[in-house]
Amino acid sequence: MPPERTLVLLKPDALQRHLVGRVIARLEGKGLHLVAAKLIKMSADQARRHYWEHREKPFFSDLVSFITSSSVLAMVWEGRGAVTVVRKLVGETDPCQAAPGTIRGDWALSVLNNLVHAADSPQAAEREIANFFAPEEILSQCR
Ligand code: IDP
Ligand code: MG
Repeated sequence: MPPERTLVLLKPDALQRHLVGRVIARLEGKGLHLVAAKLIKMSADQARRHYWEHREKPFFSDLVSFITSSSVLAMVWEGRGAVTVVRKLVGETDPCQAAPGTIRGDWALSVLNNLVHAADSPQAAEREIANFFAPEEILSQCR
């Protein structure tokens, strides 16, 4: 597995429920490196761009409303196999299906309000990172 970067968003429910520290501790504990972080209020355009692959899904407008409703912590994490590793730590999309020990498996129940976004491929990560960060805002430890 090569070193990779991935985009992680802590969604509004993670901030409202004061789970930020515990989620970050799991990623740090695994050995991943935090290389960029920004507390943002996402614009509707940015949200639609981020979730564009879901534009025809019935939940798209709820998803955009939710992710723009209050603060989101956008982060870039780096490490060996980071994309796959973070997806495993996050768990299945539906928290009812997410294994105990995963972030969603331990702390979420709602499919929409499932605490975390994590990019699902290196290509998606690159595209998603560019929606939130300028290259000079990423303080890479690998390159
Ligand atoms: P992922 O976040 O695990 O990659 P995706 O299928 O990419 O899951 O869906 C993006 C986000 O859309 C989910 O994290 C969740 O917040 C929301 N979502 C997905 N499926 C549903 C649904 O059936 N109802 C409501 N919200 C959903
Ligand atoms: Mg997804």
